[in-house]
Amino acid sequence: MKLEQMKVLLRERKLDAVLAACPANIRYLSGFAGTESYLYVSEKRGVILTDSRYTLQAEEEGKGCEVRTIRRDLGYGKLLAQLLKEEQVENLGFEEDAMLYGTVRELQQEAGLPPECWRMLGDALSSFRKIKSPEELDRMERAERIGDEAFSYILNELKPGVTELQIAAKLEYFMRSHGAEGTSFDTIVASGYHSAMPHAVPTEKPLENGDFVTMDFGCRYQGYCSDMTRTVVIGKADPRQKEIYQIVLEAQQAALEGLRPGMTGTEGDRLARDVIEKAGYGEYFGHGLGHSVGLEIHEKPALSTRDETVLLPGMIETVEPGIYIPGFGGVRIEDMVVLTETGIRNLTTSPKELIEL
Ligand SMILES: [Mn+2]
Repeated sequence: MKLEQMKVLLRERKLDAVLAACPANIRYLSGFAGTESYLYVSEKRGVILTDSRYTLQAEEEGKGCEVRTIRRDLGYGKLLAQLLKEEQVENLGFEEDAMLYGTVRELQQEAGLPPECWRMLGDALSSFRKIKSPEELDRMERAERIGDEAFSYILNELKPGVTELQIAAKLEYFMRSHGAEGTSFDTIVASGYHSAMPHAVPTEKPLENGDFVTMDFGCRYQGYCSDMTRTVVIGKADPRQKEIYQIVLEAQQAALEGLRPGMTGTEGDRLARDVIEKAGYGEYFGHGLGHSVGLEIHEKPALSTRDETVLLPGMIETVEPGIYIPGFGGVRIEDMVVLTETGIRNLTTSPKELIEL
């Protein structure tokens, strides 16, 4: 239990206790990896509130935490009421972004703590996770390596007639067979005109000669996510495909070379966006350049036109510029990097020169 970090937060915010609800924050703070649970933290202790499916796991993983289990006649509201009474809690921080409005209302009533005593935490708990420890970085590097190996394997499977869904299934089977706990998000395999949709869902469309195939995938290793994207061509690339691919690659390289701590997320985004805009494709790059990753696939800070967070060593970012042309197709190239003292270290090692299969 990371009680020291929490003590600072409790004092800064003048809170008696905090009720964490976001599974990633609960895992980060306590070690407990279950879902649908709460973590109550005061200056003195951490208490995992869970149901009987998770009691044993919480006792094993939640180092230094008490575990209290709900029963038929003792729900979360009443368990919370006990804790609030034991410690005479007058104000409680809660994660408004991780809880449903109805759940909050119910807990407020059952725990007997009126709404004005509940203080919104914003992203105070998630902020602890922005800078990764060496142990976290090891896991993320391992997760990304499984992705790299999956990409090199899948190159032999990409041929006309194989469907997008089959390619997605093969990627996922490979990653699990090589130590991944699962995917970190729904695998994207988008071929031909589908590749113009940045977050296309794989279909029964078979790969065809001349198709761009964009594969965006990742896995979890010991809780930590990986994320990478590569775009290849089935058969020979035509001149327009080559042109678009080169622009995206140059944009990505400019960002990988320029990204460094002290920059804001917006400045990071600019590095790649400038290249794509100068080439005349600015309107076809609708999303941000990247996002942070960790226990969750999308974390803050982002490399985007809207994120002014200053980047610091130890933060993870994806660098994933793209150009998507409706009716024609699209290209995205994505690496996952960690900010160092002077720039970045790339955790992704898969080749990026245009591959024609
Ligand atoms: Mn991504």
